[in-house]
Amino acid sequence: MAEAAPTIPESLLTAARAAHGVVVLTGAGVSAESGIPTFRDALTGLWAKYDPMQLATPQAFAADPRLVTRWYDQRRLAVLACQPNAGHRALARWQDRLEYRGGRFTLITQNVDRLHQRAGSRDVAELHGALTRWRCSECGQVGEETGPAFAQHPPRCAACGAARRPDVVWFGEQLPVAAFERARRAAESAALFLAVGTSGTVEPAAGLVRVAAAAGATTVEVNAAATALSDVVDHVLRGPAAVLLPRLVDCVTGC
Ligand code: BJW
Ligand code: ZN
Repeated sequence: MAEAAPTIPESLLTAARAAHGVVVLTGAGVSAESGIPTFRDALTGLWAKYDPMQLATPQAFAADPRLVTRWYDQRRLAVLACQPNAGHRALARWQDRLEYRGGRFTLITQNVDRLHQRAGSRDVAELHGALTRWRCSECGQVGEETGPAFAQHPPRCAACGAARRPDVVWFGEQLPVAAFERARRAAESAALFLAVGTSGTVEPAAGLVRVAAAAGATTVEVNAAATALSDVVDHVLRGPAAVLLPRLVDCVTGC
């Protein structure tokens, strides 16, 4: 028999309805029901099949750029074929409603799939880049790539001829400074902070939950399973984001 989704505690709803500043940090789990694999889920996660050190580091790209760009090109095409789900749409709706009432809603994502933007979320702070943005490894020229598979690997820069790479953040690389600063400031001033569909294992993104908690925010985890953040937050909503987020947003915004 299907497990009943948890009820949302009244104390959480009261805090959420009163919150002027709402911050949501999302991870791969929010896109799971759009058909995009997570990274660390035991059987279905990308890192169960592929070694991140051979694909998601600057050293891997230097050693075998062809292998790395082919893998990222396949993932780029896969996310372009996927659609936002009810969880993405609920977050976009929450932003609309809160901003209409004069509140502040900040969506921070570790995801590289752009599904939040396609669902209608605005000003998303992308901490780990985007699969559809590629940049030259030498001159830094950046371009959006929403077309078919690249004709050659690695793709070449039209300006200088050097290899292009996905504009994502690999292990050991700095996060985009402006996006992370905005995320940190939002976490410091949040009344309500939600971590949705993230294992909370990758820094510095995961640390934002602690920043918000230390600054006095009500903190919430929405996740299908227990994580490194479960003991840090005030409330845990256990289940699929595409079910729990619409229910939470409906209860909070009263529609
Ligand atoms: C569902 C669900 C459903 C499933 N509904 N939920 C401090 C301590 C230790 C290490 C470090 C540290 N500071 C920095 C580091 C090093 C490193 C790091 O964090 N390592 C740890 C892993 C040990 N960090 C970095 O290197 C970062 N850079 C940095 O810190 O720069 C400064 C610096 C430079 C040099 C030296 C030192 C410091 C960069 C991190 C870049 C991460 N990049 C990736 C790949 C992006 C490109 C690509 O897509 O290929 O980003 S790794 C991967 O993990 C991806 C994700 O954004 C990120 C987070 O994963 P996420 O989203 O949490 O996914 P999962 O799979 O882990 O979890 C999914 C969750 O969903 C699970 O909990 C499920 O239960 C749940 N779920 N279905 C709801 N339907
Ligand atoms: Zn170039």
